[in-house]
Amino acid sequence: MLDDNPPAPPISRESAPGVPTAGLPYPEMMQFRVAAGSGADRFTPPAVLSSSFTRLTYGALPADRYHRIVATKVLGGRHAEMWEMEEVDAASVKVPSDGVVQLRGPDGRLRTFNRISRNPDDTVNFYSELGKCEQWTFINVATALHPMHIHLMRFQILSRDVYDVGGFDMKLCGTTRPLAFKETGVVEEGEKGWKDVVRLGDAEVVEIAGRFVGGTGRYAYHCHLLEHQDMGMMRPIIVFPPGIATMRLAHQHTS
Ligand SMILES: [Cu+2]
Repeated sequence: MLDDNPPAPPISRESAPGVPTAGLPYPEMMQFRVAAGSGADRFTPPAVLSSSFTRLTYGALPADRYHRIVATKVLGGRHAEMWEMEEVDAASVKVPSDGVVQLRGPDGRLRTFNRISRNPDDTVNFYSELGKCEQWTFINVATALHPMHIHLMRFQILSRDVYDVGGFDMKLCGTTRPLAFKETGVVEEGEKGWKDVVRLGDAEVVEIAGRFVGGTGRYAYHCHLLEHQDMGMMRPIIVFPPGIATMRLAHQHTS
C-alpha cells in the first residue's frame, strides 16, 4: 500500500474547470497546452540506440535448448484451438488422422507432428528451467490472427514464413497433404527487439527464441485475443529453478 501518500482531495469543477469528474475521486487526467510556433529540436538520436542489444539468430542458439511446437487453428472459422505438438517419425502415426500435422519446410524436408494436448486442463507438457534457452515454433493452419503471449519469457522473433495450409482438413483436424512452404514472411523493424508477444498471422509459421526470466513457478502462455483465450487458447508451463529442472526434465525433448 502507498501509505506515504495521503488521499488527494476530490477535484471539483470549480478547482479544475473543464475537467469532467463524473463522480470519480481521482480522475487520471493530463492536459497539454500547445503553444503557437515551434522551437529548435536539439536532440540527436545516437547511431546505436542500445549498445548492449544483440539480435538473436538461429546460429547463435545453444544446442542444449528446449523446442516447443504449438499449432493453432480456428474450426469452421469460429472456434479457436491451440494444440501442443511433438515431432514424431511419420511411420509411428497414422497419416492422415486427427491431430497429425505434416509440414514441408523451405529445405524440402517433411516433418510430422502429433498432438499431445488440446484443452487448457490437459496434462502439463511444457516444463522449463529459469534462464535456459527456449525455441518455440508456432504453426497457424488457419487464416486467423493470434497475438501469442508467453508469460515470464523474453524472446525475439527468429523467422516468419508463409505456408499453403490448404492441406489441413478442418473436419478431420489433421493434414491430408503436408502444409507447404510458400514464401518468407516479413519481420517488421518494430518486431526485432525483445518481446513477450508475437503476431502469428494467416497461415504463418513463426519461430521465436528466448528464455524465462524473473521467477519460477507455474505460468501460462496464450493467445491475447480474449475470445480465443476463453475458447481454450491458453496452456500452462512450469518453470523450475536451475538444477531442480534437470531431475524433472530427463525425458524432455531438446533439439
Ligand atoms: Cu487467437
